Amino acid sequence: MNTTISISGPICIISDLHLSNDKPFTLNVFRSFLQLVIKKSNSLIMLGDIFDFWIGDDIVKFSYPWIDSVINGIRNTAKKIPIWIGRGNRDFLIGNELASILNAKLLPELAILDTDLGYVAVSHGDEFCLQDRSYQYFRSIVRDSEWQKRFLEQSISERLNAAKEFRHKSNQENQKKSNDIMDVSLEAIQSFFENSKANILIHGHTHRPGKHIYKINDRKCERWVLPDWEFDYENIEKGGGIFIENNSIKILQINSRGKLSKINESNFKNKDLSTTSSSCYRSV
Ligand code: LP5
Ligand code: MN
Repeated sequence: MNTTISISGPICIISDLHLSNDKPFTLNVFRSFLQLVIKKSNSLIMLGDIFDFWIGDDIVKFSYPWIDSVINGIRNTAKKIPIWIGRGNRDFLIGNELASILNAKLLPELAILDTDLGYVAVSHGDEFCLQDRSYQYFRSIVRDSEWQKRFLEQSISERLNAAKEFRHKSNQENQKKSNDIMDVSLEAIQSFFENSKANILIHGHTHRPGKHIYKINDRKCERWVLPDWEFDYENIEKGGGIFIENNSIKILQINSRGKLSKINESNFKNKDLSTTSSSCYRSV
């Protein structure tokens, strides 16, 4: 049984910001974005990979200026609207200590939101990538509590080195994997909907924003994929998320000035966020 969280009013959902000291522009956009969210939304949900990597909550004690600025931004936002944070494959070591500093609530791997729109399931999404066997193997090791306990006993510099090494390894491995392998498994999605009271699933991780429609046992089900954020590479501007507002889902786009535009699905023309139907299931 998945945790159900009741939330009313406009909800903003984002994921995969990959914030780090190496991404000053993305950090700036995120700070401006938080100001806007306070004005436009009743709650904020971040579905993991907020950080490019997270080596343990004790990093906070070392007062890295960029981490402090992210923490202050989120804390200040949490004074105005409730915030939930999930863990991704880059920041699965986020724990209660950071959540408490942020004044945010930690989400389980998969949660059901009871919203104005009905039940909406949210998760980071990596758990659905079952075809990526080497990733799932890696995941099973690093999500083990004994492994995490031993890892957290290492010094900060040992952990930083390990994280950098694995980020490098991941980039190398990803170049060898096909796009299909790194996407969600449709069997996993079908099985999820068959066993869930939610007809809508929102997740991140794959960095392939879009909307997929399935017909599963005569139910119309929707899977919305959130975009990742990037404002530091030349000629790339991507970010934003989803708003659940007035009984509908709106695409939320954000530009490099942190300015936000909400787009109804019907007049939604951005090719990166194209509306697609899954080819494996009959679209409705
Ligand atoms: O992150 P991204 O987008 O590049 O790719 C992900 C998957 N990669 C990862 C790894 C993270 O990027 C790095 C995590 C840093 C966390 C820092 C804190 C802890 C440090 C722990 C260091 C041990 O999640 C990638 C997926 C892709 O998404 C798409 O889904 O394919 O998966 C991989 O790259 C994993 C490799 O395929 C397998 C790596 C070898 C596994 C060997 C197992 C031994 C594990 C021993 C652990 C010490
Ligand atoms: Mn991810």
